[in-house]
Amino acid sequence: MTSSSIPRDALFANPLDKLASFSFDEQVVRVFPDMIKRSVPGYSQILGMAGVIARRYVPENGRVYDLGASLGAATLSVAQQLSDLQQLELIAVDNSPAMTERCASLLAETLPARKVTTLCADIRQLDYQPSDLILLNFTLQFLPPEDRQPLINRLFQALRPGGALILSEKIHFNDPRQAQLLYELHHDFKRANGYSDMEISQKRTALEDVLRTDTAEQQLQRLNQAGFSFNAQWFQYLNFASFLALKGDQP
Ligand code: GEK
Repeated sequence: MTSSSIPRDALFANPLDKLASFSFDEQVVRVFPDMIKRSVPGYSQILGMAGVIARRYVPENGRVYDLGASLGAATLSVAQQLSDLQQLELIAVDNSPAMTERCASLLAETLPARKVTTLCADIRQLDYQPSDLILLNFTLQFLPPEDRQPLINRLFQALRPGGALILSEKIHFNDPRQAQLLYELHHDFKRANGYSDMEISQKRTALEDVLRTDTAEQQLQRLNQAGFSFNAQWFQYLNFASFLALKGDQP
């Protein structure tokens, strides 16, 4: 798809009387690539780097999970960076039927010769196979807070020694001045990307109980508690961050 043919996100452009909670339905799927690029600072850089990071941790016959895959952008980045590893198994998982349907056809079209599976499932209930890399790219933030540590614990168990988890999240800050500044700068970022104040505010309301953020310290502590021997924040752009956690001693 060329960028000019990607439908533009205007879901919150008109005043909506009753704002329903945000959900990953067909309407969202249609505009998703445009929505996420214009809303999430650093989204493209994180995706590009996910593929680069994969090179260090994924062996010849490796297995990679992309959890909350949406349209499979992270799977695609890994597959493209590791184009020499034809035996690599890629598993994209999302619990939105509309997303997984579109994801499956996009991945089949773009990666016809690769071992790619798309599953419509809740990542809290999946039976994980031993794996080398797990991507949680802006997905954990949509789980109820009490479900986050149990999931990270399970992912740690699923990883083979030497495996890695890439976790990207919207974050908040305990320092009120830092929190306010980065909140406002994110608003400015969206405005600079063509969203009106009304769109920004309506989307914020729709996401209120759906997307609940943690601090970077909470994320690192959670990774630590799960047993990861090394974890680090490798990326931040405004209030969006990405973390790398390793199961093993070799960074
Ligand atoms: C990307 N990673 O483009 N089980 C499975 N999927 C879930 C669950 C769950 N319990 N909860 C939410 N999702 C993608 C972007 S988007 C981020 C991820 C965003 C799915 C949900 O259906 C949606 O597709 C995805 O997580 C979050 O790299 O829209 O800000």
